[in-house]
Amino acid sequence: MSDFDPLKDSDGDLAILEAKPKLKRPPLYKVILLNDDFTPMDFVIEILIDFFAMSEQKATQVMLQIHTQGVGVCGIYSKDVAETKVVIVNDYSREHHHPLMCSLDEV
Ligand code: TYC
Repeated sequence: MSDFDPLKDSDGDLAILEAKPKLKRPPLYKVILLNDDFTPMDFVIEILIDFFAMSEQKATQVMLQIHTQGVGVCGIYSKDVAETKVVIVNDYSREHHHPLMCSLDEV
Protein backbone atom coordinates (compact mmCIF):
# COMPACT_ATOMS: atom_id res chain seq x y z
CA MET A 1 0.00 0.00 0.00
CA SER A 2 1.30 3.47 -0.84
CA ASP A 3 1.16 6.01 1.99
CA PHE A 4 0.41 8.79 -0.46
CA ASP A 5 -2.71 10.58 0.67
CA PRO A 6 -3.85 13.48 -1.49
CA LEU A 7 -5.45 15.10 1.56
CA LYS A 8 -2.21 15.20 3.59
CA ASP A 9 0.87 17.37 3.06
CA SER A 10 4.47 16.07 3.48
CA ASP A 11 4.24 16.42 7.27
CA GLY A 12 1.05 14.43 7.42
CA ASP A 13 -0.99 17.55 8.15
CA LEU A 14 -4.23 18.16 6.32
CA ALA A 15 -3.47 19.91 3.04
CA ILE A 16 -6.09 22.41 2.16
CA LEU A 17 -5.87 24.29 -1.11
CA GLU A 18 -7.78 27.48 -0.97
CA ALA A 19 -10.30 27.53 -3.81
CA LYS A 20 -9.89 30.50 -6.15
CA PRO A 21 -12.98 32.68 -5.99
CA LYS A 22 -14.81 32.29 -9.29
CA LEU A 23 -16.60 35.61 -9.00
CA LYS A 24 -16.65 37.92 -11.98
CA ARG A 25 -18.06 41.40 -12.02
CA PRO A 26 -21.38 41.39 -13.88
CA PRO A 27 -21.11 43.02 -17.32
CA LEU A 28 -22.21 46.64 -17.66
CA TYR A 29 -24.20 48.12 -20.51
CA LYS A 30 -24.26 51.58 -22.05
CA VAL A 31 -27.70 52.94 -22.78
CA ILE A 32 -27.38 54.96 -25.99
CA LEU A 33 -29.61 57.31 -27.95
CA LEU A 34 -29.39 57.56 -31.74
CA ASN A 35 -29.88 60.70 -33.75
CA ASP A 36 -32.75 61.05 -36.21
CA ASP A 37 -34.10 63.94 -38.28
CA PHE A 38 -37.56 64.17 -36.69
CA THR A 39 -37.52 63.94 -32.89
CA PRO A 40 -37.63 67.49 -31.44
CA MET A 41 -34.54 68.53 -29.49
CA ASP A 42 -36.68 69.48 -26.47
CA PHE A 43 -38.16 65.98 -26.35
CA VAL A 44 -34.67 64.40 -26.22
CA ILE A 45 -33.66 66.82 -23.46
CA GLU A 46 -36.81 65.88 -21.51
CA ILE A 47 -35.93 62.16 -21.86
CA LEU A 48 -32.39 62.73 -20.59
CA ILE A 49 -33.65 64.70 -17.59
CA ASP A 50 -36.59 62.45 -16.68
CA PHE A 51 -35.13 58.98 -17.31
CA PHE A 52 -31.40 59.54 -16.87
CA ALA A 53 -31.41 62.10 -14.02
CA MET A 54 -29.37 64.69 -15.96
CA SER A 55 -29.42 68.40 -15.22
CA GLU A 56 -30.90 70.56 -17.99
CA GLN A 57 -27.40 71.76 -18.87
CA LYS A 58 -25.94 68.23 -19.10
CA ALA A 59 -29.00 66.99 -21.03
CA THR A 60 -28.64 69.83 -23.56
CA GLN A 61 -24.95 69.05 -24.00
CA VAL A 62 -25.60 65.30 -24.51
CA MET A 63 -28.52 65.97 -26.90
CA LEU A 64 -26.32 68.27 -29.03
CA GLN A 65 -23.55 65.68 -29.03
CA ILE A 66 -26.00 63.04 -30.33
CA HIS A 67 -27.36 65.54 -32.88
CA THR A 68 -23.87 66.23 -34.28
CA GLN A 69 -22.12 62.84 -33.79
CA GLY A 70 -25.07 60.49 -34.42
CA VAL A 71 -25.02 58.66 -31.09
CA GLY A 72 -24.48 59.39 -27.41
CA VAL A 73 -24.35 57.64 -24.06
CA CYS A 74 -27.15 58.32 -21.56
CA GLY A 75 -25.72 56.19 -18.75
CA ILE A 76 -24.05 52.91 -17.79
CA TYR A 77 -26.03 50.26 -15.88
CA SER A 78 -26.38 46.57 -15.05
CA LYS A 79 -28.08 44.49 -17.76
CA ASP A 80 -31.51 44.52 -16.10
CA VAL A 81 -31.55 48.26 -15.47
CA ALA A 82 -30.19 49.06 -18.97
CA GLU A 83 -32.80 46.83 -20.67
CA THR A 84 -35.61 48.36 -18.63
CA LYS A 85 -34.52 51.92 -19.49
CA VAL A 86 -34.39 51.05 -23.21
CA VAL A 87 -37.95 49.66 -23.14
CA ILE A 88 -39.30 52.61 -21.12
CA VAL A 89 -37.68 55.23 -23.38
CA ASN A 90 -38.73 53.53 -26.63
CA ASP A 91 -42.31 53.05 -25.38
CA TYR A 92 -42.46 56.68 -24.24
CA SER A 93 -41.14 57.93 -27.61
CA ARG A 94 -43.68 55.82 -29.55
CA GLU A 95 -46.52 57.06 -27.31
CA HIS A 96 -45.48 60.58 -28.32
CA HIS A 97 -45.17 59.56 -32.00
CA HIS A 98 -41.43 60.25 -32.21
CA PRO A 99 -38.99 57.86 -33.94
CA LEU A 100 -36.26 58.33 -31.28
CA MET A 101 -34.26 55.10 -30.87
CA CYS A 102 -32.77 54.02 -27.57
CA SER A 103 -30.55 50.97 -27.46
CA LEU A 104 -27.84 49.25 -25.43
CA ASP A 105 -24.22 48.37 -25.96
CA GLU A 106 -21.95 46.20 -23.78
CA VAL A 107 -19.27 48.35 -22.13
N1 TYC B 1 -31.67 65.66 -34.85
C1 TYC B 1 -32.87 66.04 -34.14
C2 TYC B 1 -33.37 67.37 -34.65
O1 TYC B 1 -32.67 68.06 -35.38
C3 TYC B 1 -32.61 66.15 -32.64
C4 TYC B 1 -32.22 64.85 -32.00
C5 TYC B 1 -31.17 64.80 -31.09
C6 TYC B 1 -32.92 63.68 -32.31
C7 TYC B 1 -30.82 63.62 -30.49
C8 TYC B 1 -32.55 62.47 -31.71
O2 TYC B 1 -31.18 61.28 -30.16
C9 TYC B 1 -31.52 62.45 -30.79
N2 TYC B 1 -34.59 67.74 -34.29
